[in-house]
Amino acid sequence: MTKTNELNLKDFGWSAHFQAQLTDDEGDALPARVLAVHRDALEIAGPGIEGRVRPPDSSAHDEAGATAGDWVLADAAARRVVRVLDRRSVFKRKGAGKDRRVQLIGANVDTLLIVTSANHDFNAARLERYLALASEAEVTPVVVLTKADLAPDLDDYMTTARRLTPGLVVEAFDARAPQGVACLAPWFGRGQTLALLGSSGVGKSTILNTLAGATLQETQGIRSGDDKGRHTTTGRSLHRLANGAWLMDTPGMRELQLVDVAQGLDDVFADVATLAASCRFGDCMHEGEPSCAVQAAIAAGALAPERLKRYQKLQREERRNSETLAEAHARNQRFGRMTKRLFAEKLKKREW
Ligand SMILES: Nc1nc2c(ncn2[C@@H]2O[C@H](COP(=O)(O)OP(=O)(O)O)[C@@H](O)[C@H]2O)c(=O)[nH]1
Ligand SMILES: [Mg+2]
Ligand SMILES: [Zn+2]
Repeated sequence: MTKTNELNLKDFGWSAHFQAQLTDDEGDALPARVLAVHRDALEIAGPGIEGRVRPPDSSAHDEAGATAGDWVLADAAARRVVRVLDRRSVFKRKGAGKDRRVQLIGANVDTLLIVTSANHDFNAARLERYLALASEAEVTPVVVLTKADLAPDLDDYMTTARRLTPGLVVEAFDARAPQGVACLAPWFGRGQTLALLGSSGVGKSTILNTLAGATLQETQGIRSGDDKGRHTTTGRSLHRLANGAWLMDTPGMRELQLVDVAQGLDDVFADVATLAASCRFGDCMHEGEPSCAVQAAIAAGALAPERLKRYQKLQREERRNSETLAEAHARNQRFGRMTKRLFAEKLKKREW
């Protein structure tokens, strides 16, 4: 394999989009790609620069901070990042649990490999989440079904996956087999960037290792008693493969809370969104209003009611996660006023 110090910018995925952001007075700073994010250092590589550097002045959670796949300008002598270049694409999520900040998953990806195993990990709603991320970022999605060697009902999974969105590409294989992962070759051009997303234990690191022909990431055997692989990939990391493409491995995310993907959701659920556009009322909730095209399609058997439910659930989640503090405050106030009014009406009706 070519050493990274023999590669040119294009080999790293550089394009006119990034070139246009260079200014004359930053002549000393070198462009480099972020390969991994550590607690207080970034691992970067570019022509003439490689290794650990100090991140730019902002917290790792901050949307302005650097994430795997980012292009940065780095001061090689001072070993620090001067600034992060504007991204061509980015995946993000809202932190789970107490941490409600937006977290960056990865940037400047060309193809998203959405990985699920062809067993009970397979979940249409979860795939739709990932598809919304891809669509919002204008990144090509490919659904990858692993553990095909263990799945007697593989065709059912493939059919269900293909129906999620028109024209969706679905591949299935044994991730441990080189002849299996070979079907992904069309997406692995020189300088292309791909990312693996999916739950823990589905075979993301196995795909990376099989493609690399070496153990770049630890994989985890299945615990007896359940099918869930243990968490073995701790951070996101970008790896260069012999075919010249870059592949990002990510840890399984227990919860991928959607944020800022309203358009992506409408794209993934274009069938429902199109129907909704011809409901009589512009703000139709499809819950029994007259002349509702969505309910008509469900009644005619043209739309699965579960698909509408999944769309509405993801939309609610996305709106809640994407609203600003001011919007959340306004919503709470409206709610407060409404409960006050309802209470007042109740009081009025009460017989004393
Ligand atoms: N039989 C079979 N096992 C697989 C396949 N893909 C992954 N595994 C196994 O599943 C376990 C979890 O894989 P890993 O790559 O660590 O999953 P990750 O958490 O998504 O990175 C490992 O023991 C792998 O060997 C597959 O296609 N077939
Ligand atoms: Mg892994
Ligand atoms: Zn309707």
